[in-house]
Amino acid sequence: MQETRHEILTAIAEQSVPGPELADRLDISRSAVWKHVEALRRDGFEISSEDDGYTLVSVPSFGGSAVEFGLEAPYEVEYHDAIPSTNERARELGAGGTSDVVVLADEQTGGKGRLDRGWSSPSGGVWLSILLRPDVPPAHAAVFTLAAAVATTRAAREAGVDAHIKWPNDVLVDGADGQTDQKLAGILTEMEGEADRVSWLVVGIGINANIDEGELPAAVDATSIRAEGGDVDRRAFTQRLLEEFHALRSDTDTVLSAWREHANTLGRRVRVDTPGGEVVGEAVDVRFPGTLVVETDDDTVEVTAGDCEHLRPTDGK
Ligand code: BT5
Repeated sequence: MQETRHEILTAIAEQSVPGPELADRLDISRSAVWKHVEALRRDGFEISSEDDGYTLVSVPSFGGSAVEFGLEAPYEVEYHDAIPSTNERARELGAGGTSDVVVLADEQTGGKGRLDRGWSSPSGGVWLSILLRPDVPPAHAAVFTLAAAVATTRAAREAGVDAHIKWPNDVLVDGADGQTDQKLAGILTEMEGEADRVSWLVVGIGINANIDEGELPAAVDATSIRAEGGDVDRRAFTQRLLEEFHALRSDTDTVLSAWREHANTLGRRVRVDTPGGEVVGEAVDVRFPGTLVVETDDDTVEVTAGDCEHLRPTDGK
């Protein structure tokens, strides 16, 4: 959000401030104040103007300015009611040279999962992509995926949903039978880089927030925040998610221990489908930048990418 608008909102959120006083404080004309107030009203902010000045009455429940206002992380938010894919849009912005932008949508019409899979994204979810230009080699990109999984899990838990992470990037909730996990959120990280340095990185996060279970794909075990206990304030949820993510990405040394705390893959028997074949064994650790260490019957294998399935003790080999 434009800085002047942010300052106006902050001032009139605390108390009523007359237009001329705002003009003086911000060193702009009275008509400029009025234009900013009108623009904010168009964005959905309810602002009253009485004899004692302007007062902020309410903030829109969702949207770009709504998320930016009060956000304690340095991201601009570009909002769309509907868009094919926030990741695609963030990639475009990345190619154009932008950074620290979040593309946020209420609905995606062409949401993407990993490996060209689709991602259902009906209205009511939190579908967003964070565009970054971290000064790291491409090989370290996985740590940002892990950071996103931790941030999502923390925000979900604050919203009252007992979520956990399955390596590397699924955020799940235990099903009613205590056996099958249900997917609450997924993460898709994409990047472009040279040999030694990431050029841009897009961390896409999709959370089934205020969505009826019936609107989620029937063929998969999926759940939503609504189904787990009730709707969440998507503005506050998105702000918490972005703040948690920003804290972790600013200090990536903290990511692995936070991930271990929130994941339930370690100590489990797993089957991981990797590009090099299937790995079955006990997941014993995760190493920087996000490698899963699996003890198979005869070896210790480090897996950097793949689809992971938690096995019951009786399953598998
Ligand atoms: C993922 O892929 O889990 C990554 C999903 C990333 C989505 C976000 S939304 C914002 C940003 N913009 C995008 O276009 N994408 C990102 P993967 O692990 O491959 O899981 C995909 C599989 O999950 C699908 O093949 C379905 O089986 C299942 N699935 C699809 N939609 C789902 C949903 N809404 N909830 C739970 N499972 C779903």
